[in-house]
Amino acid sequence: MTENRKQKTENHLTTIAALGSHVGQVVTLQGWVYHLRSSGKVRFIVVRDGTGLAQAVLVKGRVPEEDFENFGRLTLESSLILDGQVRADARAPGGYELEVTRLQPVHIAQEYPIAPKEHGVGFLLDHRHLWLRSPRQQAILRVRDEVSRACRDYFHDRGFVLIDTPILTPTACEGTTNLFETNYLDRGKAYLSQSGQLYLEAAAMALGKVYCFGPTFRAEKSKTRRHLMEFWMVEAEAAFYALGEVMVLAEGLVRFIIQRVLEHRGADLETLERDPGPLKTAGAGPFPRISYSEALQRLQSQGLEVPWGEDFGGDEETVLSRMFDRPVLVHRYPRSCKAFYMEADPEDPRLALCVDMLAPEGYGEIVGGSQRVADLDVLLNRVAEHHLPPEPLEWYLDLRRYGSVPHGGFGLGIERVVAWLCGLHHVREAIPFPRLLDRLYP
Ligand code: NSS
Repeated sequence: MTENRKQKTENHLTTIAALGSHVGQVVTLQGWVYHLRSSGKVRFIVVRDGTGLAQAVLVKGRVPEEDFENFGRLTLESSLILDGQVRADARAPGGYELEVTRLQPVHIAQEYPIAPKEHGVGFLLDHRHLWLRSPRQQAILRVRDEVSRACRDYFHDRGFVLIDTPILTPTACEGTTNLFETNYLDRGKAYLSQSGQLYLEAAAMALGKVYCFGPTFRAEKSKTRRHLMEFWMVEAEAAFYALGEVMVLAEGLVRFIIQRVLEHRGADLETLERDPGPLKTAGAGPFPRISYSEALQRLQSQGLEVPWGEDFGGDEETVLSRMFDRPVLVHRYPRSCKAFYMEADPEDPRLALCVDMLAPEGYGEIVGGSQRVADLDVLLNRVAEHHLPPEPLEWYLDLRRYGSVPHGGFGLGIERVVAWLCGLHHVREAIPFPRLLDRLYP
């Protein structure tokens, strides 16, 4: 290894993505073998380094004999350090080629379990730690990184303060059916957070506009292509916001994310064979808005009968989201199917001042939000109606005792957005290590 380090310092250490600015120069690349091929006295290595793929060419006589011999030891995914001169070559993957002057294997890989042939998804998920190395999975992870950064920039630029809400909590936020329980030493039970919202409401009363971004946990007992047991959610909360302002903020965020991904991750969308056309349309906005009752009528016209008062399931969301070429905001669901904290619509108190955003192309719900109950007595009644223990919620009730104001916010599920933007069939590929009903490994 010390030998390698000495070598590396002699030439300019660079990455495959940056090869274009080093044409004609001798540089060093560090990476892994993606593909090997021989033809006469020439050896080809397609190398990957996390920033791209590049072809390296070894010609007998132009590299030390020992290095040429070492080519024969290489296997798929072996790690190596290459020195060579950069050449522009329109036919080469990435547009540049490395004419190798030195090849130093770092580690010769054992037989790699993921072959270029088709594997079943179960096998790939069992090897998720290696599957991440494939160009497709790398592209998804880069899109995810862009989405996360776009969320932070969007809120930061608009004066929202990042608040880190707790993971271990004494109460439920989104119903008690899917809580992950754990023991909190001798204080009894604690639950893994389903949402940072309640804590965010407290912070909004301190700072005005706040957001949180972190993992959330829901023991989802059904297997669907939209549900994870652990997913990442970005949530916003603002004092003095009514439902209308919540909808504007959520639409702005989604359009901002789309534009950033189109602007910076075009090459990754191409790797994923994701047509950017529908994303351009969606990103242009404005997003249509329909009420729950209008959504019911639209579903009925497609032969889907949902009794008034029931929430939409995956099938209904798929059908609704296919009716529009951009995300649709469905607002004012019946209170009976929504969370305890939602403010009633003064025009029709059977309804909640809430909104779900459904992504197009059949992807379904990506955002859920609402205006929150501001009045203490109303909230006390809700807590009782939903059979929630009031003691652990005393602090939350306090927010309605000391300078209560109308307020609201929303949560956006990162994996659902990434799945839609990348055109994935299932959210399991949108997170590095998915936690599913039947999977906790690796
Ligand atoms: O349950 S939500 O609709 N709403 C909340 O949790 C609110 N407390 C957010 C808020 O107002 N601060 O979840 C929000 C989003 C939802 O639209 C999905 O995009 C995502 O979180 N979500 C999920 N993604 C993946 N897997 C699962 N299980 C999941 N559940 C929700």
